[in-house]
Amino acid sequence: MTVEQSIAGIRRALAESPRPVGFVPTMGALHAGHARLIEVARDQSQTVVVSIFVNPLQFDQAADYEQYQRSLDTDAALAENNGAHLVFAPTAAEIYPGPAKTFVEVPGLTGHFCGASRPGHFRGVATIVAKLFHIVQPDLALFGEKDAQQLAVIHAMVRDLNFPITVVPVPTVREPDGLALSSRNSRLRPAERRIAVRLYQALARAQQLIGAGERDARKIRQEAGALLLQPAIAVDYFDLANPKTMLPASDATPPVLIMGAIRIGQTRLIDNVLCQA
Ligand code: PAJ
Repeated sequence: MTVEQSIAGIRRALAESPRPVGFVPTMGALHAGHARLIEVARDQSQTVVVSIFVNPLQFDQAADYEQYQRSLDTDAALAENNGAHLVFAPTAAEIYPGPAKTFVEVPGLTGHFCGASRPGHFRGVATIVAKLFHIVQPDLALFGEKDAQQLAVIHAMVRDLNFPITVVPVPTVREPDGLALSSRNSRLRPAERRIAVRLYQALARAQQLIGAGERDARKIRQEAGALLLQPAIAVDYFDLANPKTMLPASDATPPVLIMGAIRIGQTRLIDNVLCQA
């Protein structure tokens, strides 16, 4: 496996690599969730490219950007062990040589949920993913369902901007107790980690209520959301959404997405489950 830091270097390496090319964009701090994306990419392509880039443009808090774990050597080893052929790990100066004047926005899907609570976040995500798509020119790109709104944004961007790329969603990888794997979990203290599972429990409770026939989103929010009423938890949102439009849903008729974002101490966690029709 080769690690390339320059755009010219990754383009050269890709020119000699067999297609289809599968691409897994990440910000590093790789865990078993990322590993699953790489495995799925390996199953569906001849060349697997993993990018590792902590994208300053998508952080709404400077401290969060600075604290984000950077661990290129262990990340490269994990990528290689799971079947990656190329790692693209550019510096911020390589990607943003000067102040950017061009941005990609998907306003139709980002008015609520993380789009509302993290202004500019999805503009940063869409812009970096579009740039990486131009650099890597993959045939497939893999994204986790854990970031449901991000996945919807990428689907829309690929369609609207005519990228010749198939977006492949990958189911959320969880800890045995249900907590979704996240690079941010390592920041939780033991007591915080114990309480963090409540987010998944609340989503699972909502899913159960919908499975039992409840259709009133307000009642579901109230009953399932009660699991988040803990002094250590600050709820950012806990709501039902239409998975296509990413608008809040008042009627829980499937398909409906249950989405939650909470803060425990300094750590922000998100998760979701889909109730299928
Ligand atoms: P990052 O948080 O590193 O996640 C990279 C990819 O891994 C995303 O597609 C994310 O949904 C997926 N992922 C994370 N945790 C997962 C889990 N527990 N199960 C399955 N997939 C999981 O998302 C980003 O980086 C960035 O916004 C990026 C798209 C790279 C743009 O900078």
